Amino acid sequence: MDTFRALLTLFEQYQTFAISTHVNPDGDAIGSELALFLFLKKLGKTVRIFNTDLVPKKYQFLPYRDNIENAKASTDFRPEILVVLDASSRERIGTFLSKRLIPTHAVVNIDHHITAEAFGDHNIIIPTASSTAEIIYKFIKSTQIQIDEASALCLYTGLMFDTGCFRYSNATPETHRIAADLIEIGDFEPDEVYRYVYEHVSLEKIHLLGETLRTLELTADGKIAWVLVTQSMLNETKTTLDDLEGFVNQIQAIESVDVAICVCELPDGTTKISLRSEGRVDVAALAAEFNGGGHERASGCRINLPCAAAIKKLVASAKRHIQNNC
Ligand SMILES: [Mn+2]
Repeated sequence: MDTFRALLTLFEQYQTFAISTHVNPDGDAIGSELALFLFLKKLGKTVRIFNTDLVPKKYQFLPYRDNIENAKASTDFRPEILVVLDASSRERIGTFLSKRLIPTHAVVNIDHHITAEAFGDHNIIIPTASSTAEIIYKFIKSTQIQIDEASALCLYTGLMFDTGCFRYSNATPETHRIAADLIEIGDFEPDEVYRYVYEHVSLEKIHLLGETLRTLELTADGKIAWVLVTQSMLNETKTTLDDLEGFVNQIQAIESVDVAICVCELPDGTTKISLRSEGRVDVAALAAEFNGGGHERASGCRINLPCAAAIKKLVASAKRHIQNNC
């Protein structure tokens, strides 16, 4: 692929690199960073990784994670190239890094989000890829450099996380083939990676899930379901917005449900919405009505209204979408 050849040429031309990713980094963000780090090291480059947020506990099994430095450590470092991974905008890497980590030559933006902005000097945005890890995999494969065991584990973790363990519709046959290749290269057990990624849940999160499920409501036909998380619920259970990861999927699992909604009250009194669909309703289109975005089956938006009013509007729109599509 020409894009990859151009990227390799760019990488070969320069010597010092910084890599970063979005705040609250997930398995795809961290796995992609580490695999690209190892790749650039093999090219003999000076590479440093700077993240706004620490590597979450559950990703402490990833090799080379100690190379990820905090944002402030970048103060005296002027890379020639900054590679931003898995972040749909430059600001997503955090306020400090987006203002202070300025490369002398170019910003390279590699992402798979449909809503990704082309903020880089070079943009490799592939919305059909399951994950940024999948893009990094294909890039490395297009070069002479072999994917090593450590990189295979990092990339597999990225693939696993962004596909919800190969359950979401973004897990294409190609994604499965890549996963198989990585398992063969790597020296890891997929079930062990699964346990690290999905079975390291804090007790606080389980408490929040319990409280959240008590708020469950459905429309009379059972096709739309929603739960509500308030700031006081987060405070009482000592949890944060990050702990909501996966909640909306629990609601989507109810057999009658076409559209699942997780409604969260933000500190400023406005509302954050996560949407999931069984496939009959395009929730990216639904989110777009509220200036949000995402994929057909998984999307989100923010609504400048208190939760109760936001739910009312959203459920009304969802009903319209179901009438039109089902
Ligand atoms: Mn991703």
